[in-house]
Amino acid sequence: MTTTIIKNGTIVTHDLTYRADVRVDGGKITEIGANLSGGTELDATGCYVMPGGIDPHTHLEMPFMGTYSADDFESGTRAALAGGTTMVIDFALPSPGQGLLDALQMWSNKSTRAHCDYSYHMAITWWSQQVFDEMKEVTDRGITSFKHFLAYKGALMVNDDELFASFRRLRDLGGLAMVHAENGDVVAELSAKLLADGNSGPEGHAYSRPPQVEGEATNRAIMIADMAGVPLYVVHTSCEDSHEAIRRARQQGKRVYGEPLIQHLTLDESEYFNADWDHAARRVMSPPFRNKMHQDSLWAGLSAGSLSVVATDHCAFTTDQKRFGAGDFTKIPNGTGGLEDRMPMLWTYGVMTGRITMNEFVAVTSTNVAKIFGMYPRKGAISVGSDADIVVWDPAKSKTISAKHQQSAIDYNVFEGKAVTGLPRYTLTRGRVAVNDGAIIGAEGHGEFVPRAANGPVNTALSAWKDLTAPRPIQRSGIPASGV
Ligand code: DUC
Ligand code: ZN
Ligand code: ZN
Ligand code: ZN
Repeated sequence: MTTTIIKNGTIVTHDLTYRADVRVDGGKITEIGANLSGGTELDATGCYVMPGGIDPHTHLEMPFMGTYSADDFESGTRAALAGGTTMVIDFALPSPGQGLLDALQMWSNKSTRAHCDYSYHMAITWWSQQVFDEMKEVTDRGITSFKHFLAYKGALMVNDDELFASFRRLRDLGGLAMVHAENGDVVAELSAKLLADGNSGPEGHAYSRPPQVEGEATNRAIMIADMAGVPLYVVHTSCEDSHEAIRRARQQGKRVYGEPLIQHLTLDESEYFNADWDHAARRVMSPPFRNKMHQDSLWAGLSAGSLSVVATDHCAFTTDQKRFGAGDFTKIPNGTGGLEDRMPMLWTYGVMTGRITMNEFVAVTSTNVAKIFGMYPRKGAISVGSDADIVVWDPAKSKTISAKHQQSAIDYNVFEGKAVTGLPRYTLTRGRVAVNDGAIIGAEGHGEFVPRAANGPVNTALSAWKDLTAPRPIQRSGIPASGV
């Protein structure tokens, strides 16, 4: 069994900052204390020793819009480790009509080359007795979160009756409901109108998905989740309209979580309007980038605690793939990368600017994710018994982000030219050093599937929730005789 000692660093967790060394044996943290010795030593002088990042929102090698996202589990998890992220949660995405277990097998086949640990969310893209039945087996296998698309009409979108049925099933299984919240009917109408009016460029994508479509769908999903009595996680919260709905729900005691992406926090809508076609198309994702007012709202939500997680929705397409949409923005594959850049960008634009503290940084990149998705303290913690997924973070190390030096398989980077300060000196995946002073040491196949717990009894005491589907008999007299 290999022993590693991380020496002379400052441990930063979601709630504590203190000086101590960390001993790692066989992939687990076995001791935390002063002056540890007896193993391979990693020097953390001047560094913060933090739980490795967990990105709960990636799409690796995903079939989508007539192609496949370009980063697979090999290049995607290599990029993750390079940026200090030690676990990803991807989405198993059944095509409508396909069984959940069948889709899960497909995704399990894709992930065998992963460099770091991983899990999946299951997507509910259609509804049937088979889907209802298989949700139990999926949950029993440790996949306890289920995503629903309220957008992508005619493809992945589910209607409200399907959403309500699935949410009720999740309540009974102790699952977590997730939504991509954009009103797909309105998006389809706006897109058709824009195209008919001759607006076929990538900026049409942004015009077709205004903040209101996200605000409406977020409110709707929150109300439906509340009627079903299930906790809700809203992916890629990009605007005040959606954030406001989440904030209000939380203030009412509803268990609702919001997830801004690092892209929405740091890039704005001018990327679509003041740019050549390729530049704009490379940034086409759903939801699109917003204006500064929405960005300020997201940052405020992170510091106030109304937004819980920073993710990437990493779904990278090459320039050639983006060009499928030349002449029709609705055919540009939706998605951007970010796995390698999430942690350095958030450190630079969040911690160094004083918008969030170091401890909040750990919370939103790692610990909150582990807690919300049922794997704390195995993940998301620097504590004895936890997996040794650790990043030794050097706050003095800087670089300028460039596609030339990235791990991702695509030919550009949406953060190209951004100067970041704060990078991994070492990244450890279950005790194995995968980044050593900036050099990436591949660990292909090292990643393991991490099963996750279902919710315990969820405290609904503060919520307005009552079981609206339960029979509520009343005593009534004087019922008139029916029809003559
Ligand atoms: N949004 C994207 O931009 N890409 C993948 C799926 C999604 O919802
Ligand atoms: Zn989405
Ligand atoms: Zn450009
Ligand atoms: Zn996504």
